[in-house]
Amino acid sequence: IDLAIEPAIDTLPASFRWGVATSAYQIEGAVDEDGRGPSIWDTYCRVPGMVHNGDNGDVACDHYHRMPEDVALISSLGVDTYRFSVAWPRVQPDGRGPVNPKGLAFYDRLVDELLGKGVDPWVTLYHWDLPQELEDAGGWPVRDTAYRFADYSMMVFDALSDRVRTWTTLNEPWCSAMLGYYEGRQAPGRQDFTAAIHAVHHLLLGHGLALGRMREAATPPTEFGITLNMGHASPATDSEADREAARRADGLSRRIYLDPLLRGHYPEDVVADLAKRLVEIPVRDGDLEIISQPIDVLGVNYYSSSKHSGVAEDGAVADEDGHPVDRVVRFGKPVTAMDWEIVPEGFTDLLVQLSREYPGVPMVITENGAAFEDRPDESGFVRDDDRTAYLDSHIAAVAKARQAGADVRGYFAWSLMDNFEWSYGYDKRFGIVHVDYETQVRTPKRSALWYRDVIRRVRGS
Ligand code: GBH
Repeated sequence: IDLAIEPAIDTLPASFRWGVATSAYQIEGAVDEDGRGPSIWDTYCRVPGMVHNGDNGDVACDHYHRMPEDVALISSLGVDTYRFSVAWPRVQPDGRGPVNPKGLAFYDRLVDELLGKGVDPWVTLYHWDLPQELEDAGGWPVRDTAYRFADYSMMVFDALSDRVRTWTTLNEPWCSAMLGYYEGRQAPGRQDFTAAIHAVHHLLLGHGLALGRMREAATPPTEFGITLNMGHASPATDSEADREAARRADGLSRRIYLDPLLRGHYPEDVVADLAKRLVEIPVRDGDLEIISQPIDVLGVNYYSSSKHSGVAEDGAVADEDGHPVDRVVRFGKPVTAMDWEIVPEGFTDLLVQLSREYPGVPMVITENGAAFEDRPDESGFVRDDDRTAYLDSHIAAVAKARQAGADVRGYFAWSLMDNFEWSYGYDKRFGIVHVDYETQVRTPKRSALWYRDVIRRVRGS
């Protein structure tokens, strides 16, 4: 295929790590098989009005039954790494108690299949599918969940660490905490700000407890990390109010995770903002030491960036509850099918900012990609020039950040294939491979062919 690429991409090193990513609930299906227990997503999908079209992950891409075929597909794309998540409710159906050997065996087979095809497995231990029983006991706002996560993590680690080199504890704790417990736009669908802030701390504590135990049991060259979703938050104007709004948004979405992880304390301005809302982070003695153990890699998921204003359209600086206004202001750029603005410069800015504020931490882009309205032709082929252009400009943005000093070591496209896009159901397609949900036929889109060629070219092979 015609390989027009942004020139910056050619500056990436041959050793750069290339991958595709998925998550368990979004692709596996088979929710009642081999002793899997229910997760908060099984429950949430059944609450009327929560998921577009009443969709759910019962079948999804049927990956649980088509895994060998999917691994062959992954290998055909020429990537060196596959990032997938392990479903906690498969491995430990109630979130506590004994391991479910049949559930764990699926990931054992997956890892062997990948290695057999020369693809490196990258495990994410938690991508949002909390066992329902733990939610019934209070979920992430409750401290005990952090200890349960560490126990579960060790079950997976014991089974796979002889073959899996890279481990991510959590995917996007911001989404788990804020979308799950405050905005209610994701499972479990609660709307309680205090609960969400408690969830932030217990997610981080769970990360640290799991990391400590895995590290102790690990032999080199095992690497550990966490993945955060981030954008570059900037003020809409240079006014004090807008700069403050950007600071608050950045604090609550990015620094409230990065500071405890990489500096060993919560950011003072965020703690002060929370105190004004009468919310305290439930830190106990010793927690921050656990949370701030060194990581080997920071996973960065990037989709978009945002501009912030502290002044509402009507001129107000506080909302009905007296909280300061944070209004997201559009750049006026083209958007994806998610209505997210396409801001590759923000990606470069974010990575450079991270490398300056938190030096010495290697980064890997664990997700980046876009949903567009795909129109397959008669043969099922999708000529997704829009998605290809998105990947091109964003991979180039990574290369530019590297040139500016950011230590980025790899890039994973989100996603391997179209899948269950959470509250958007199957309506939004992020895959570089098209999935026909009636036949489960997978067809690489133009973006997949383009991606394969980019990898070949950068590798020089
Ligand atoms: C990821 O979440 C998930 O890890 C993955 O499972 C999911 O399928 C994928 O992304 C696609 O959604 O309002 O323009 O500022 C990403 C979640 C996306 C949340 C961007 C914040 C802000 C966009 N984030 N979003 S914007």
